[in-house]
Amino acid sequence: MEYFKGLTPLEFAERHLIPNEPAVFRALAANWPASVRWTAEYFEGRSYSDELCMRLQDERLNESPISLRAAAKLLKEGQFNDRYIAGWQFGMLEPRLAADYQVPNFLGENWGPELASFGFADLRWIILGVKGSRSLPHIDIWDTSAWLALITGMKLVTMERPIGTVARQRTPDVIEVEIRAGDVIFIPGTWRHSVLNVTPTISVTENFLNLWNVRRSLILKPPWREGIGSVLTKRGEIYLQAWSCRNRLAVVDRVLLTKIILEIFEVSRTHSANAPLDGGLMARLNVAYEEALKQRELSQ
Ligand SMILES: O=C(O)CCC(=O)C(=O)O
Ligand SMILES: [Fe+2]
Repeated sequence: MEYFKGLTPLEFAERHLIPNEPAVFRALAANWPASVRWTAEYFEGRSYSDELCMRLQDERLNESPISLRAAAKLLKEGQFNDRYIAGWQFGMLEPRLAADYQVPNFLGENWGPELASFGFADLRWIILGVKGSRSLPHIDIWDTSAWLALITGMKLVTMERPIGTVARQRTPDVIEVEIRAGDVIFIPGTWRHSVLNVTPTISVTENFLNLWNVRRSLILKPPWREGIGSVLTKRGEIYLQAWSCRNRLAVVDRVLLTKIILEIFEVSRTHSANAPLDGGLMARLNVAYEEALKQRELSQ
């Protein structure tokens, strides 16, 4: 697994998103305002209706809501319990909290907010993890990928390569990694993972979808499917326009654009059985696709 920062979106896509390989970025979040601001006390004063708060699971695996205030209190008291704890979807209640962190640039686009108008859920969570609590093994929603930043404490994360897929890097099939305050971990879509809060923790996590990982999620049901159709149409138009003047681009940008055109064509084609894109757009994409294939051969 790689441990470094300073990636470009294309490098991240090539090393992690496209091959669907995990990553840990040490200390990437260390300077976020959240790492100073977010303490148990900071969240303790917030009270919202229970349904929108965290959920705690009992021995019989029944989940019950726990208010943010109560969770913060448990955290502050350093209490131990080994139950499962689910995150707090803060996006609707207190979206301003997002200003306390910076989504790493290299993750690339997140189509989530654009899909929101089609009813796609806000997939951002803050998790207050009482010492000993855990997230049981699971695969994330709609096979999306996620990043998770640990703001305080220490977690043990276990990730399992999806059955039937082969390592494209020298990453083991089962990864156990300790993450500490400031670390950001990338959990690729369809990797089963579980998380243990070794100490009391505060973390923030977002699931995301973009050109490079959306193929895995094209099983989405309406209306999100139509949402993806609309995002792809918009992206298709933008990239086709750039493609039409590619000769004016630097070589490195032309390589990137070639990759994007190839991918956007493949995604559109995979997607077309569900929600056909505009025929004219598909025809133009097809032409660009053929050209991009040739361009790629030339550059190899
Ligand atoms: O408990 C955690 O830190 C992991 C959370 C997680 O995997 C999720 O929210 O999907
Ligand atoms: Fe997860």
